[in-house]
Amino acid sequence: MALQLYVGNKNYSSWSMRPWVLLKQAGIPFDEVMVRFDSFDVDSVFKKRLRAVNPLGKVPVLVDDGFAIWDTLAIAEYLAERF
Ligand SMILES: N[C@@H](CCC(=O)N[C@@H](CS)C(=O)NCC(=O)O)C(=O)O
Repeated sequence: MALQLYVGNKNYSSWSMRPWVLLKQAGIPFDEVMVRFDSFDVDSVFKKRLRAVNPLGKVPVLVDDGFAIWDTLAIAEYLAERF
């Protein structure tokens, strides 16, 4: 099963861009799941969608066969170990 990377709007979220660039640069196949920022309110569509994979409700999140990793550095370390 392909990796999924949950990102926010790339023009706003440089955090999202970092693992996205890493995956592209390393040639690792992944599906991008873009979760549009409406707001960061607890009831926002963004938070509701994100909390399904990350209880912190923040992007980026990498999902590997149901296993979710968040925080940019943790994603980078995970990818380094896995690939
Ligand atoms: N330390 C986190 C920062 C992630 C972060 O702050 N992401 C922002 C978007 S750029 C976010 O999801 N913010 C939602 C919020 O603050 O509620 C990382 O390294 O991934």
